Amino acid sequence: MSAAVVSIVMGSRSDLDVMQAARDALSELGVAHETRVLSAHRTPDALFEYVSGAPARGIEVFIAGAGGAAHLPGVVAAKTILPVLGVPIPSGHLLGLDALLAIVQMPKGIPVATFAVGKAGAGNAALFAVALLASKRPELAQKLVAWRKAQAERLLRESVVE
Ligand code: RP5
Repeated sequence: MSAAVVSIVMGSRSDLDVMQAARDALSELGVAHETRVLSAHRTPDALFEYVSGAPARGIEVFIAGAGGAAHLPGVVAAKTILPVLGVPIPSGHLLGLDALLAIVQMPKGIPVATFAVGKAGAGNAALFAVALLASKRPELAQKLVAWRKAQAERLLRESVVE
């Protein structure tokens, strides 16, 4: 897989520390991805242009991370029928609760799948993207099964606490 099939979008460079968990998980599973910093409110025209052009380049899933009012995932979803996986970024006084509610409470008609706040959510969004892609790619499904098996074995190896 060489051309990107997953797009990771985030509203600010300051989101990268969290969103790196999604990049790492996709890299580990060998899923080609691309990453952009584009804001729904600071660079709306560039965001629209990017999202509109993504399917023609081969993108099949978006992972969108944002903090605060966090309208980025919903705005991405408004411009594409591809699945959008939203990751609330912890920031400021509300520590991500604001972003979680903004993303999960999308009004009906334009869905965004919402994941946990922070790095766990970013990593799980990537694993979910892989699961979506794996439904039509048997070799990727095998990789995902092997990844889960390795995770379970690692945990079992560490299950005895001295
Ligand atoms: C959101 O505002 C971004 O997604 C980020 O989480 C938050 C703060 O952005 P910066 O002020 O750090 O650029 O748009």
